[in-house]
Amino acid sequence: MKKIALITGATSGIGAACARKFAGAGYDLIITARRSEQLTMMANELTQGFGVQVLPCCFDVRDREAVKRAVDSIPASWRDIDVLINNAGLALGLEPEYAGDFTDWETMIDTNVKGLLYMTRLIVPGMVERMKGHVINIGSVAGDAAYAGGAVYCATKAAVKILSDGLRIDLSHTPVRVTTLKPGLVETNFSNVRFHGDTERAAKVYQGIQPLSGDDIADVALYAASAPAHVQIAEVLILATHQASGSVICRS
Ligand code: NDP
Ligand code: 8X3
Repeated sequence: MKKIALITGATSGIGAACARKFAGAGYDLIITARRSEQLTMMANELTQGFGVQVLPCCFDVRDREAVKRAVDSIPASWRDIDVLINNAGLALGLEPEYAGDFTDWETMIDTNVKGLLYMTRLIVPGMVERMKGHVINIGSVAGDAAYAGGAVYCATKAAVKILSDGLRIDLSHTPVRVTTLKPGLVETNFSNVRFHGDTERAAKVYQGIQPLSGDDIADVALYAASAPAHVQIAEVLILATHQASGSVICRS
């Protein structure tokens, strides 16, 4: 029986890697993001590369009405979603909390926290009704402890951990599972976005250390989704070997 995974933020980085990994395992995919051209390219790549069905869905997770319209427009044959990967997210800026940018803060909170909640609220009821499903939320090592200049981003990822824990409690009478993945340094477009397109500054984040790849995180996501039904991988912290925490990184 074919399974369906819905992955938010599938045009880049960890989300794109999860899309490839789950397609490789035979899942049909609903992939979402804001950039329609990249989404179409990704859909074509997955269809051609893995022979799976792909439904691209273009919307901004911050826009509650748009999220609802998009979810309502999912055709009946795609509605039995087995895995929801709440991945869309970002960090913006690295300024001290007392000097941060209001717009950056609002974008991070609206995307990482409210967007994840909108998706959860709209997709999980179907899982409960079918008594089947799995929510994989992409948190971060940043949610375990604050680091300099990262307070608001760290707070959004701490929120992801707590929202996942709460959801797991609220679903504990059902077979629906909830997993939080907490990656450390993963080389994606993340730092380019954080530094508003300053690629030189972004590259420095990954200097002197072999960072994780999106694929490393996708491996763990697929492992969690493939575990036997009685096994709930609740939380996994995944660090590069020379990273010990959000702020302790040993560079050569
Ligand atoms: P990327 O920038 O490479 O990918 C982010 C994805 O999110 C893109 O597909 C982007 O697509 C999508 N996205 C961003 N904002 C929105 C939005 N408002 N609505 C819909 N989609 C959106 O970064 P990563 O792959 O690294 O990040 C993925 C997740 O992993 C994030 O939640 C991040 O916080 C988390 N993470 C990243 C780590 C890292 O070191 N890279 C470590 C720990 C966690 P588009 O622009 O087309 O909308
Ligand atoms: C992203 C990882 O350590 O750059 O969540 O904040 S970190």
